[in-house]
Amino acid sequence: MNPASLGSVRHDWSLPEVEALFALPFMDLLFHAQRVHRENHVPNTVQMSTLLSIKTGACPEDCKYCPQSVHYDTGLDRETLLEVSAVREAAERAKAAGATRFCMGAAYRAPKAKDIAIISEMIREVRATGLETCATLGMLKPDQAQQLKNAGLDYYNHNLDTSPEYYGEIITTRTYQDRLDTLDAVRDAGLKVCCGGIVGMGETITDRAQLLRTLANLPEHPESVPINQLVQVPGTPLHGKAGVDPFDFVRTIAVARILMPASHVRLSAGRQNMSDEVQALCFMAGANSMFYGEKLLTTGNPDVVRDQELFSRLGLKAEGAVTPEGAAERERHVASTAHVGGCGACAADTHELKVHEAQAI
Ligand code: SAM
Ligand code: DTB
Ligand code: SF4
Repeated sequence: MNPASLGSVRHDWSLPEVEALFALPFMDLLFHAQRVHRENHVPNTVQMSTLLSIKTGACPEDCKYCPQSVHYDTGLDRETLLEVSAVREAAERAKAAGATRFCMGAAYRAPKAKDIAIISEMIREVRATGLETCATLGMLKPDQAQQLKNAGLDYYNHNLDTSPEYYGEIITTRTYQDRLDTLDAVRDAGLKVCCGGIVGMGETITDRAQLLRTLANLPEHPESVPINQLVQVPGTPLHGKAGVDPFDFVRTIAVARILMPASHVRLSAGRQNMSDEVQALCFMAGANSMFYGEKLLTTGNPDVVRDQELFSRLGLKAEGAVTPEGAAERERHVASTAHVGGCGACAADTHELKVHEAQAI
């Protein structure tokens, strides 16, 4: 492997190549990941997404990590679909706290037609606040993806979760191919793709390599790649699994950054169980997105104040939303001498400035 070649956008990664990245000395891996990061993104900025569970629990799927599966007794209170007004209010609070994207999650195998109609209304309301919108509702058919796109949805989250080889150990009620089909439907509808996985479910390093390789070898890289550390919930089959070595978690972030140079790599679930120092290493490894706000879907996330202090101690800023001011900034940037061929701050083929403004949170 020629380290200088790392950072090109490729869709033909072999397993030995990805395993070789995982096997690099930790400092070398972080060095290359940070270099690739700086060639493609404005350093020290982090995109902030806030989650809301819009329909909780009683899910028919058997994902062994999930507190919302009906197959496991986790003591979770079930909730039907929230009122649109409650979702709008939560979005307004998230915006006021500094988030730029609002992600609505539902414990569905797949949404029904009547759900799509109500969720479309939620999307319109959230968008009206000025936030970017994301939804994660399970499997989608092409026409459903198109309906969500028409309602103004920006991103759809649907994770591969793990490698094709390990997948059957974790979920038996839907196939890996079902997930790939949903990703195709989402992409074909013109939605941006948010797709990643979970580390710490008992998978091998080869499984982590295969997950990231599968993501990178998709026809287009997902715009957003959430890397979750398993949140162990009592009652789920994965509760009590040996925890992941924090350095191995950081390595997974670094390899994701190198394989998908222009994507936002999200430090996702599991931050409550991570020290500030491990989170800092994740940002060093190229993570530039995170979930922000005291709750994920059903489990906890660090307090906003703790995150604000961490950002202050590390000199990190929240990535700004794509606002009219941001668009004007882009025009200025493209016309300026700072923008030259291969400018690291611009998307290569669109000349879109990726980060329009940074703001304190
Ligand atoms: N029900 C929909 C689905 O699974 O497609 C959407 C919501 S589901 C909760 C979204 C993702 O959250 C899962 O694919 C998984 O990657 C992640 N997730 C769920 N429970 C988790 C846990 N305990 N720890 C880490 N990640 C988790
Ligand atoms: C993703 O990759 N992680 C988020 C979001 N996408 C939907 C969900 C994490 C859920 C953690 C367990 C819970 O809070 O229920
Ligand atoms: Fe259901 Fe999604 Fe949880 Fe799987 S991850 S059990 S599909 S809510």
